[in-house]
Amino acid sequence: MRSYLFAAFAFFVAAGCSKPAAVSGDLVFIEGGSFVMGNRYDTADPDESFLHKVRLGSYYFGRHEVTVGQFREFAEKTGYVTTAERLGNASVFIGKKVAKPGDGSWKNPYFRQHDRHPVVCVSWWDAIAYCNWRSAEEGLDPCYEVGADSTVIWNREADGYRLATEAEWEYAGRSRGMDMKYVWGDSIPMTDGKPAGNTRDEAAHRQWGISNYWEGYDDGYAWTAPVDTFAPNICGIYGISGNVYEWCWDWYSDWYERSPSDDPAGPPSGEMRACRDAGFGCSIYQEVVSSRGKGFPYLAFSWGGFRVARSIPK
Ligand SMILES: [Ca+2]
Repeated sequence: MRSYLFAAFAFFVAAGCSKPAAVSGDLVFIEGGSFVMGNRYDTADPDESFLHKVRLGSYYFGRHEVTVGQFREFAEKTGYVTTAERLGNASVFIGKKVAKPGDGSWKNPYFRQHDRHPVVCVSWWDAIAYCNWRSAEEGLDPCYEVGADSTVIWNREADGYRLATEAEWEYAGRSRGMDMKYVWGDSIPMTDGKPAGNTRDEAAHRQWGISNYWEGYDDGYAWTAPVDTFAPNICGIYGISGNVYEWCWDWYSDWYERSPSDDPAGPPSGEMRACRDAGFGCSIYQEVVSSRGKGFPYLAFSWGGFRVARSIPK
């Protein structure tokens, strides 16, 4: 069944990822279509192994992860205080170990960043707040309504900024649904002879002495890299594998067998939110484009950030 599904879509050509549109410069138009979501390889985790056909409408997707500079503008204009700044719960690397020192935050991730690096140590809640703020800044309809009981309702008719669904993320990562293992292809992270991502590479190996890294590939960054450092994918999207995890909208669940096929947005409830991509130090198998991450929405990590998307009103 797996082979059949992928064979059926092997003819899918990822052409025309973008077209002229009146939209800000850091969004890419992703033309909708159908694809097979999931992981057909023997190494697949159980939560990604069920192959299923998904159909998506067109949408806009962030050209790169939200940067420190973009998040700083939000925080400075609004006085917003992140979850980690309030709770002191950000996970960071101290030496070679992960710790929660209490003062880790997007301002203090325990490694050096400048404004073009992806913002990190931000929770799912911080990402939602940023999206609604940016919608208001640009005169767009906010997508999220946050209730007094901390429920969040996504108004799917709104044209403002939001997080991508897992399906949108994977479709864009696959350059409109192509059958590929990694966003750059099926082996080492190179695109047309250029490094294609800030991955667990020789630099990470030098920093931590870790195994399961891309031997012979040196992207030069053990921590985060500026968001547009490496070769984009076919759709022109930067850093969609490597650098940092990216929060998605969906509640996390092992539910692919029950997922609807049209514009799926995750189960109606849950405890953890899904995230995609893989951080700068994550294992190679987590860099597979179908690999799924998850976290409680109040958690923050120095290897986790987010990327925005927007719906296109019909
Ligand atoms: Ca790296």
